Amino acid sequence: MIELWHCPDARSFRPLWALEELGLPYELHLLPFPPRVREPAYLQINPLGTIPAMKDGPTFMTESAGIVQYLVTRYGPNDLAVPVDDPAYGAWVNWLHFGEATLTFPQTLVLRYRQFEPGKAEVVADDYAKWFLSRLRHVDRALAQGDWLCAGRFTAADISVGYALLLAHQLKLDETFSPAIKAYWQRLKVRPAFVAAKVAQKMDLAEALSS
Ligand SMILES: N[C@@H](CCC(=O)N[C@@H](CS)C(=O)NCC(=O)O)C(=O)O
Repeated sequence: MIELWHCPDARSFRPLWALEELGLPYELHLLPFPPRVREPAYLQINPLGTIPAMKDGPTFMTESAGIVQYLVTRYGPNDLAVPVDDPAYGAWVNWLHFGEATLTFPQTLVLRYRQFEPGKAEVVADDYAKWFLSRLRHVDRALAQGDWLCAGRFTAADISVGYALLLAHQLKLDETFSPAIKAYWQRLKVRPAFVAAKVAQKMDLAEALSS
């Protein structure tokens, strides 16, 4: 059974959403945020202390976009993965990484200096909010070609970038989304697997509180 360590709406939402899209059975371990402080025993599972962590038999992984890539290729073939001989393969891998390395990285600084440590480095938060919005224009350009980022269909790349939109919503960075990004975010969040992932994290939380 695949095990996923998760905090609600943290980057571990990417693999959780992918598991739901794939219909794979999994065991969800829900942790308070930040786990390194509030659940020190978690360091025995993942010495980095970061979320997500995923175990699948002998496989252990800690990178959210990498776990999504692993799941859709390991448990393929399926439409979420783009095969290596497909002309869209390079674009697919690029979007998978873009979601985390280019979009979520600046968001993390906004999260830290606006929500967790306000008053310490507001200017950094403001600068990286702008950085995020300017990088997001690359998504806008892609959406001028179709409803999804690549391969003419919803893929794991949309999960990686879609999570950055979820985080943008939480950070109130969505107020200046272009009409195309707004419509894309609407398409993403009504997907049954996205909704199921939201429900799964709530149910797990309810169970944890009642036990
Ligand atoms: N590049 C990693 C980053 C993992 C990461 O930094 N996760 C955050 C949560 S979204 C975290 O665990 N922060 C708490 C901490 O570092 O203590 C990924 O994509 O999974």
